[in-house]
Order: sequence, then C-alpha cells, then structure tokens
Amino acid sequence: MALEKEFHGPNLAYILELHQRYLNDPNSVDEATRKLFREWSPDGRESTFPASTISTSNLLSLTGAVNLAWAIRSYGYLSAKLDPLNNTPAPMSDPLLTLEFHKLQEEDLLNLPAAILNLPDRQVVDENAYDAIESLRGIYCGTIGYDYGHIRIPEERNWLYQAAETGRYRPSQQPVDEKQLLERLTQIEAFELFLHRIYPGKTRFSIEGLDMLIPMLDEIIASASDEKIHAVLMGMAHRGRLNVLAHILKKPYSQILAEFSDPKGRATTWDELGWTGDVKYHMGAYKSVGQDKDVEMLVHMPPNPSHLEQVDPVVVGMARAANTKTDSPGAPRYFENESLPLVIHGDASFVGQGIVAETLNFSHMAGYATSGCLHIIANNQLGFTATESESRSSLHASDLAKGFEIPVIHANADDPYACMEAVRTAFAYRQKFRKDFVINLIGYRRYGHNEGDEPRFTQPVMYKKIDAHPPIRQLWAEKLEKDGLISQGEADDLLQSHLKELQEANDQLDAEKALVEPVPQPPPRGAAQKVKTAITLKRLKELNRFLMEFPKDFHLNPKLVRAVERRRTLFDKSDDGKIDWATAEELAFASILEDGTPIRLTGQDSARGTFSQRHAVFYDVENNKPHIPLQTIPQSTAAFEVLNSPLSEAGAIGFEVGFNIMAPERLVIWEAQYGDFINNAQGVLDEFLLSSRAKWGLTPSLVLLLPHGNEGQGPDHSSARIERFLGLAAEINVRIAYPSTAAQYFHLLRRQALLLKTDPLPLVVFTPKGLLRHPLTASSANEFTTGNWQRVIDDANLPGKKTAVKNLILCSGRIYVDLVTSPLRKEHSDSAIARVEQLYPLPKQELEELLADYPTLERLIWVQEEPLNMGAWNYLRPRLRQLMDDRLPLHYVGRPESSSPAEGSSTLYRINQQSLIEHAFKLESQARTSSVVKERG
Ligand SMILES: Cc1ncc(C[n+]2csc(CCOP(=O)(O)OP(=O)(O)O)c2C)c(N)n1
Repeated sequence: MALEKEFHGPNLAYILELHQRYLNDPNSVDEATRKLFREWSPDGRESTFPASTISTSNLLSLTGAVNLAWAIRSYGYLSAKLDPLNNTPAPMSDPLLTLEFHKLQEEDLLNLPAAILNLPDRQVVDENAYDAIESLRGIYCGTIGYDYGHIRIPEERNWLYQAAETGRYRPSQQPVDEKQLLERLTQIEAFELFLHRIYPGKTRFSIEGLDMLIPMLDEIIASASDEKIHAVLMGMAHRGRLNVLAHILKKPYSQILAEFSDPKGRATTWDELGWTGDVKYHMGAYKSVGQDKDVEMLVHMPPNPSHLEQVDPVVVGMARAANTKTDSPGAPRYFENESLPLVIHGDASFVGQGIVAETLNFSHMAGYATSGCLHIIANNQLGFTATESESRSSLHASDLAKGFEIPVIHANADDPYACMEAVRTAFAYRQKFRKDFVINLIGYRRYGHNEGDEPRFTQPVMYKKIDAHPPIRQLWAEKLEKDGLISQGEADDLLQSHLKELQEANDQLDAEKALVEPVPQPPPRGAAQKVKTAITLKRLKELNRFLMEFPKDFHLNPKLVRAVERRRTLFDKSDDGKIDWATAEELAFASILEDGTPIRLTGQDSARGTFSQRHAVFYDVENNKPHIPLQTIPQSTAAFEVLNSPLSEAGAIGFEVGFNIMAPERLVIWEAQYGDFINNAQGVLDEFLLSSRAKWGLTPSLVLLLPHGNEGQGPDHSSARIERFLGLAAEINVRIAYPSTAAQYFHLLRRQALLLKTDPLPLVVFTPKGLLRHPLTASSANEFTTGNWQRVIDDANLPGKKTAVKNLILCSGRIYVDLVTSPLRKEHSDSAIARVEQLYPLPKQELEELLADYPTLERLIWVQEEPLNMGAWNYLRPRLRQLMDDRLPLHYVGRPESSSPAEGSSTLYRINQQSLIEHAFKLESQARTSSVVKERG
C-alpha cells in the first residue's frame, strides 16, 4: 500500500520534522521517540523512512495518535462538561474525538511515545501516548473549553495552547484562597436571598446560577490594579447588576435597600430639571480602588438602558478616550495601558443584537482599538423565555466572536477553578497581545426572567433540574468540608452572619435619607448667548495660510490644485472672496484647536467628506502618504483626529457617546454619510444622547452632522428626520440647528466648543448637500470676524419695505435658497422671508422681536419642503401660535402628509418643489401637489 495514501492528516509535517531531527541528531528527540524511530529504521539510514520497509500499521497508529491529539486540541471543547445542568450533548459525542475515528486501539497508543504528541513538559510524566491523550482529554474536555482553532496568528495560537497545556493560569499552579472564595460566594448568595425574602417577586435580576461572575470580576480588577491600569470601564447587563453594584462597586446595602423601598420623598424634580431618574438596575456607579498601592484605579460602570447591549460601544468608546491624550497638537497620543474595558453580556443578546458585532468590529481598528476588551457572556442558557435554539443558529453564544479572531474560553460556572483559569488566561492574553478575549460563562438562572416571572410555564424540565440543583456556595462549602478546610456547620454560620448583616442594615434603614440620586444641575442661564465666537481677520488669514501649506515634497492631486489655490488666495482678493461651507468648517476647527480644544471627527468617509467637500486628509498621488493640515498648523495647541468610521451608525454613535462622556473637554463630532441613516441609531440617540441627562445625570455634548434636504434623490437621501429630534427635545436636553450659511456654521461649531465646560449639550446640525458650494450658502469674511451665532435671521434684502409686508414667510435651512431665488420673490414685495436657524431651544424672544418688526403683517406662513407630518411643522405649530397669541392666521406650506420622506422620481420632485414655492408666495395658487393648511383666521 502506498504510504502517502494512509499517511495523512495535519500532523504529517510534524512527524516528518521530528524524524528529520532524529536523523540529524538522534539526541535531539527523547528516548521514547528514538526507540520508535529505531524500530522503523534500525540502521538509522534516511532511505528507510518513509519507505516500504516501514510497518504501515506503525505509521497509521502514529498519524492516528497525532491526529487525535490535534482533534482534541481543536474540538475538545465540543465535548467539555460546560453545562452545570448537564443539558448539553454528552461528552465524547463528536466522533473526531474517539479512537475509532482514527482507527486506533488503546494498545496502539500504549506503544507510542508521549513525545510525538508535543505536550509541553510532559515527556517524562506521560511515558506513552495513551497517557498523553488522557492528559489532553483532561485539559480540553473538562469543565473548561478552549476555543482557539480560529486564531490565525501562529504566535497567538501557540501562546493560547501553551497556556492551556502548561496550566500556568490554573489554580493548581496559581492557587486561589479557597476559604476567601467561600466567604465571597456566601456574601453574593446572602444578598440575593435576603432581597428575595423581604421583597418577594420584586424585580432584581438575580445573579444566582452565575454567582462566579463576581469573583471573576474581583480577579480581573485585582490584576488590572497590579498592572497599574488606571481605569476599569465596565458595561454591565441587567442580570446580576445589583450584586455587582453592591459587591464590586461597593454601593452601600442601605442605598440599594432604600431604592427597593422606593420612598415617597424620592427626588422628583421633574418641573425644574426634567429629572426622571431610572430603575435601580440601570444605574451606574464608580469607585476608586487601590489607593494603598502607588496607582489609584477607578472602576467605572456607566448607566445602562434596558436596551440590551447598547452600552457595549459606549464602554469601548470610553476606553479609547481614556487611552488617548490630546493636550498637544498633531494626532492624539495613544497610551495602551490606561484603561481596561470589560463588558458583561447576556447569551441571547450577544448573538441577537447587531450592535455587539458592530462593537467587536472596532477591536482592531485604528482610532477605535482599546488594547483589548474583555467580554464575559453571563450565559444562563435562556433569553427571557426563549431557549438557546430559539435564540441562535450557532452552537455557542460566543461563536460570533470567532469571526473577529477573538479567542474564546467556555467555562462551567459551577467550577470555580475553571472560572478562575478563564479570567486569568483572558487577562494575560489581553495584556500580552492587546486584543479582545471572550469568556462564555455557562450557568443557569435560578428564577424566571425576573423574580416575579414563572419559568416553569415554558421550561418545566429545565426548572425541575434547577430546583434540585444546589447553589454554588453549597457545592463549594461541601468540597471545602470534604477537603477538611472548614468544619461542619461553618458554611451555614457564615451564611447566617451575612444575612444578619443585611437584616441589620434593613432594620436601621431610613430610606429617604439613604437614597442618593445624582440629580443633575441645570446649566448657568444664558451661557450659550454670552460666548463670543467671532475671530479677527488677522487670525482668520493666518489660519487659512497655514492650512494651505503643504510639505515641500508633497504631490497634490492635480484635480485639487485649483481648489487649493483658490483657498490659498481667499483673503487676498479685494472683492472679498466668499468662504464656502467646508472652508468655514475647517477655519472653525483650526480656531478651536488654536483655543486649545481637541477635536475628534468621525463618520463614514468623513476624511474626504461624502460630497468631496472636506479633504481633511490629502493623499500624495505618488505614494499615498496622508497630509492632515489640521494636525500640522503651528497655531494649534490641541490634537486633531479625523477618521473614516466603519459602516455602522448605532455602534459608531454609541462609541462616540462613550468617548464624549469620558472626555467631555474635547469636541467630539460624528457625521452621517446622509442624515437619513441616523435612524439606524435611533435607540442609542433616545437612550444615551437625549434622555441620559434626565435619567442618569449625564451631560453628553456630542455633535451630530446630518446632511439633510430634499434634492430629488429619493426617499432615503433626503431627510435626517428633523421631526424625531424635535419630538425628543425637552427641558433643554439638546441644541438643534439648521444653519443656512457657512458663517453661521462657523459660529455654531465655535460656540459648541466654547460651551463644552460651562453648558454642555448635544448639538444636532442639519447640514447641506447640494448647497455646500452654493454662492448663497457662502459667506464673506466679515461675517466671521463680527457677530455671533444667529438663532433667527431676518430678511435683509426685502423686495419692498418692512412696513409694506403682509406675509412673513418663516423657514429653516435649504428651502430658503429655493424661496429667495424664485422669480416670484421679486413679484411679491409684500412678502418677507426669515430663517429659523435654531429649532431647539426655540428662540422665542428673537421670534417675538421679529414679528414686532413687521407692523403690517397679515399672516405668518411656515414653509418647509418636508411632508406635513415631518420636518419642524408639528413642533412649531403650537409654539408659533402661542407666540402670536393667535393674533394672526398661521399657514403651513409644504408637502402633504406622507409615510415616505420624499419622492422617488426626480421629475415629480421638481414639480412638487415648484408647487410649494408657488404656494409660499401665492397661498391661493391652484398648484395641486403641495399642501396648504390654514390654521386660523
Ligand atoms: C433590545 C432589547 N430587546 C428586548 C428586550 C427585552 N428583554 C429583556 S431581557 C431579555 C432576555 C435577554 O436574554 P439574555 O441576553 O440571554 O440575558 P438574560 O436576561 O438571560 O440574562 C429580553 C428579551 C430588551 N431589554 N432589550
């Protein structure tokens, strides 16, 4: 039989190499292996291997053994005993892990040396391959599963397998304090038992069944402190959160108990501040640890909405911000050991929520990577009432991570040793390779989805098992008792003493006093109006000059030469060359950097700009080398970064929100490719950007740049959903602007930067697309060197006199250009056009003053290009009526009600647009395709 046909498998190369080594120097292999090769080639001559004189059966058993070892290493986790309830497939269910599959008998293995299986440090201990295989089974098929086969980088893969096989992170080599662990497990269980007793059925999302999560977090935090990491940033699901708050973040029992009792005097400052607070299992916390060491470390758990996994990108963004320093010009400097992001996931949500994949995708990306995030899936094998097969297509909940080449360890939550090894390996890998790691902690859920929920309606068999399954504290106590480490009854006494501590805390509770809520402070009144945003002409010119200075050997794209030249000479012209939108933006950024405020701008294709308008990065046409002017201008005193983000909205905005929360002193801007795609991130906007002040006292100041405007590009390239932002605006939680000129945009950006410390608020800016280069959008230099952000802009070029105006047309943003350039404008000298540049907070005073300036007014007309049920109309209608005190009729001119934001046909678009312009000037027009609504009169 031809040997090559029989001699197959992934380890052929290894055997040949071993044999070659033996031939070169028999002493380079161990004695057992020498013996094996001697038998195959008694005279030691190379020609005898592989040759027909060698026993085929020897070779078959050898390759079989090597392949079996490889199978155990790669797939042993499939047979590991990972489920405390023993629901998952029985061990050895995969044929690849059996002797039969590899055509082996036990005897074959007994006759082979252990060394051929390449176990570290095992040659002496395991004399034969049978022992070695058994050792491998012990390692790979026990209560821990090493899922590393998908790692392509050999150095990392070898490190991971070595870590598993040397057992260097196993408690047998790095002991755990077993009695201390019992103490901890008792504390964890007592907390849940006590709450269950005094607040039966009240939702707390008990940790029971995954209790080991807390000692695992202890281990990670202690290791982080040893490594002098400054901050551990924790994203935490609802499950077990109260236990984590109590025992990891040291939130006093009295405070938690006070929240349970929910006293009447709970802060309800709704009227004044819009404070709603949140339920107890959403609240965040932070704690300083390690003061006794030379480095202080902060453990920070941001608040979390019900929306599962939304906190993931937020935490990773926080970590990125913590790892970057921006107090000097150029690019931000990265420090890899500043923070450790740590995210605890649910098993159903890890797979089901797309934002998890979006977050994992950041893990190796420039500008987003964090030196490795540790992920623990708190896997209770259920998602509310859904079983695993109803929740995912993959075998393990963690399988998603494999696509991102993230190593995975599965650990049985009932085995503290497995859990400890898992976190130690994860942390060590993260520190060495600065990459993510996933632990799939498999346990169960003691109660229903919440404590008032009956799980036996849907999982009767599983819950029979759970009802009979002892808690881990008890299992561990029994082990310690058996090992003689504690005496009989000691564990029970410990439990009683912890329950007593809780009882005492409850007996002494003054719920109203104990309750501490982070009621947010209102910003100082009028701060936004007081900032001065104009800059001198000299400064403007200097900034522009340096922005257009390229390195001497830089080869600019020929298509950009003219534009750059125009920019370079912008201020030289006697006729006051107009400054367009993108230039205004760059000058604003440059001046903000000069003022010392760092900037981070991200978004899909934001470096160039979707509309080829920005060119924040120029690429040398000869060598692709980037040149980023805002990183090189000598005036700058702070860092600038601009990044093309991955193609994500929810994850990308979540990341920037986290970044902004962690670094509120920096101007953080996210730009949509088109504003329409913002609705992919609606959950993140609702939860983190717009309501986080009212719920949690956070004060984000993220800027969103959302290209908006109906230009006939169809339903999905026309609207950034003004109506949604306005619908969520309340109690001064955001600023919403639709600037119509470059200078206005300049002042708006500068104002935001100047307010970061005194009056931080998110800023939503609807930005132009087709009008980016329009002459009416461009501004003259004096608009930058004088004035401020104007919340309302009056009609400066009326065809007639103000006193002759009967119709005041109010509008916002893009439609202004169509109105003011319409031939009807000249024909209607009794119509004036004013712009509402800031939609929220609504500039009431300016609007009142505006109306007062038109004494002969007969009607107010709101004109928008969005459909009636969209845009600003529904928000403005009651407010405008109130403003006018119902003195004048209020008219709406715009597209009729529609479920879709815009027409698919560009011809229809033109007809409709024309028709609404006509209506704006002639309400009585017979044009059919726009809506005119008369409110009163
Ligand atoms: C985005 C989102 N969808 C639905 C829910 C409702 N919900 C709350 S918990 C839960 C099950 C989550 O299962 P899993 O992720 O496994 O975590 P577990 O509750 O089992 O710890 C569901 C569906 C939610 N909170 N968030």
